[in-house]
Amino acid sequence: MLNNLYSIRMRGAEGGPHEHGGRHISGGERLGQKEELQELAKELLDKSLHHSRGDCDFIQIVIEKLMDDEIQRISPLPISSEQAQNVKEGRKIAMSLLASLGISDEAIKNGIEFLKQSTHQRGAIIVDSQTGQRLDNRGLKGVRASRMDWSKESWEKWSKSHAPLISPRIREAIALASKVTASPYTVAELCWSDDLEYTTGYVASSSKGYIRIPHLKNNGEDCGGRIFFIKHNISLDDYITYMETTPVCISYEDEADMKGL
Ligand code: PML
Repeated sequence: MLNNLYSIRMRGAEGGPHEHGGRHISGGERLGQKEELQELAKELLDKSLHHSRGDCDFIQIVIEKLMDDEIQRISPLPISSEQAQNVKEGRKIAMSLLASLGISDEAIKNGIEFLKQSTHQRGAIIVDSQTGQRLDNRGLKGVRASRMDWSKESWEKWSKSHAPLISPRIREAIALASKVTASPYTVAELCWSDDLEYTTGYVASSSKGYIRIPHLKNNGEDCGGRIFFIKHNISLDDYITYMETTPVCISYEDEADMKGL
């Protein structure tokens, strides 16, 4: 019999809770079985307490039991890397990848501008891939892709063949990008971290996979976040509901019968 999975997620802010004006510092998403929850809570707590963006004085960890039939199982996006020597080159690569996916120049320009100005953004900004308009009406809250993680077996399998890339950051980023691009309404995701010292970002799409790009910002800058470029004229409410609530487990197809997925 399959064991139920739980969603465990963390958000941390400095200066009080986010909704009372606190500055977003850290967030994290995992799925796990009951007996793993203490360890996962500790990992997420450690993440929030040791962050280069600041010292959290508000940390919330939420745990929810998931029903097995509500969990979507999807494969991880394939990963590849581009080379760039500086921010100009890195952004040029990102822009040309986004253009090759059919995103308009206006939307690309706006997406990059949003990320350059975004220092307190919590969730993603949703941008119409044709008009370039910001569509979510969420301000700094944005839209948080939530309730996703790798199955234990899939992460172990992936780790064996991607040794230099194994890190909690990349683990979370691929899980998130795989969920985001699994929506038929996502054209692409553009992301770079708002952590001061982390300058590699990515462009993700269902057709080209997860493409890492170095130097999407300068070292020491605290701007960053995520842009979800979406198709024109779709139901935004349904899109946001999928991102925020549908549980997604990243797993290889041949694991469908494995215990614990
Ligand atoms: C983040 O940590 O906030 C986003 C990570 C983006 C890039 C991860 C990678 O190195 O592939």
